[in-house]
Amino acid sequence: MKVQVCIIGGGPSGLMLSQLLHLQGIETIVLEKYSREHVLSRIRAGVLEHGFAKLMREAQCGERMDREGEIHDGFEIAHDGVLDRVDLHKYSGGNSVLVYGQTELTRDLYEARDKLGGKVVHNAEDVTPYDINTDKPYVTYRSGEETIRVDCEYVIGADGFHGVSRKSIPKDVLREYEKVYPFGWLGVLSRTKPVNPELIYVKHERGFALCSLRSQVLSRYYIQVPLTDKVEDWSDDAFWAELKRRLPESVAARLMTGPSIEKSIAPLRSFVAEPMRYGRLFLAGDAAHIVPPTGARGLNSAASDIYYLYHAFVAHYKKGDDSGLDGYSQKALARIWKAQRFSWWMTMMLHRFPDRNPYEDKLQSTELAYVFSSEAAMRVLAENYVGLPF
Ligand code: RFL
Ligand code: PHB
Repeated sequence: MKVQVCIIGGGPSGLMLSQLLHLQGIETIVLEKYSREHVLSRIRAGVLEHGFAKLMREAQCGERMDREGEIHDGFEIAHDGVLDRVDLHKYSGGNSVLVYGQTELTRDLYEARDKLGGKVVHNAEDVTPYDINTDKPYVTYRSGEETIRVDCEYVIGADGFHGVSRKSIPKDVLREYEKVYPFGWLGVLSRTKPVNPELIYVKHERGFALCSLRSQVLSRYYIQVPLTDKVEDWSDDAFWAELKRRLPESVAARLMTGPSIEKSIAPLRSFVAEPMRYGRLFLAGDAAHIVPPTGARGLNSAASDIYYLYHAFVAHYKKGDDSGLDGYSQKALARIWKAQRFSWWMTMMLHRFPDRNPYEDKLQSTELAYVFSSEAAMRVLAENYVGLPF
């Protein structure tokens, strides 16, 4: 089999790029390790920035997102028993974010790929890229007993943090930067009315919490937990009781609880791999970088990678202009590091760090107090949360 661009990974990054390139007449195949049902069972991002939503529309996938997604002009930060609002609209020059779940967005992308007859292979086992540093790369995968070879001009590694693509870049070329945080987020999805119309990020001495939502009947809540905790340690009742303890009283009093329909623990990590290109392999999304979810940047950082790659491939195939491909890694990394800085800063400001001393705790509280006392600081928060320009 031969295609122009072989994309490893059928998450949002891979599907979005294949859809955009297909619309420009560039032939792609997506090789996804798991079944569609499995990919759609993962509960992840909830907040999309304007740039991501724009890309969804350009990919002709924005209709349901625009109908069902909720525009949020701000969010709350709870601390010391009070709620303080971050007015995104006011402090970011009229911008907002869209609350629309990654599961729904991925479903929309799959449906769009189906509609155009895009090639998406599920349950592709042992996907392996070869000869990526030559002008004739190829990728093999196994389907049952059969090994299939895909010859291509370019390979995209959009296979997430645990994928195979990044590992195929030689160790003496790849530089990895990493910070692992000493806690995780325990997340619960429940079919209940959200406790608040806007998100609430909670800084509390017992640990961070987040009240988020997917719709007016579907809520998503998180609490900070030690890395040693297992999902089985947390009954629904224990989760709700702990969440209530961390919320201001007025909010806890109106929290609607119910059975969890999904419950999982995600460890928090910051990670960047450089460069994002090696020969004819280009990394995109979580395959190249991870942020802790505190600033809602992960999927939104993937969006700028896809935007740059999309335009670079169009310039390459339509005009013979390779400047976009050549400059991809540097351009993408410049924005990624800013998202890394913001996610790290939000995480450090809002979580409880077990090994901090009282002096450091005071500095942390002062950081938050400063944000709410300075218009300049508020603008910094707002412009980063709604997303820096691509
Ligand atoms: P994905 O979604 O991990 O998709 C990669 C795909 O590649 C497949 N794969 C392979 N395929 C073939 N061969 C292999 N060897 C393969 N290995 C893996 C996988 O099965 C998968 O289908 O990466 P992608 O597409 O780059 O998308 C990135 C986003 O998923 C991620 O950044 C966000 O979910 C992060 N994130 C958030 N981002 C936001 O922008 N806003 C948010 O509000 C937000 N909230 C979150 C989040 C992530 C979270 N978790 C669980 C990590 C909340 C949480 C709790
Ligand atoms: C979510 O709804 O899952 C969510 C929202 C905001 C974040 C992280 C996760 O910062």
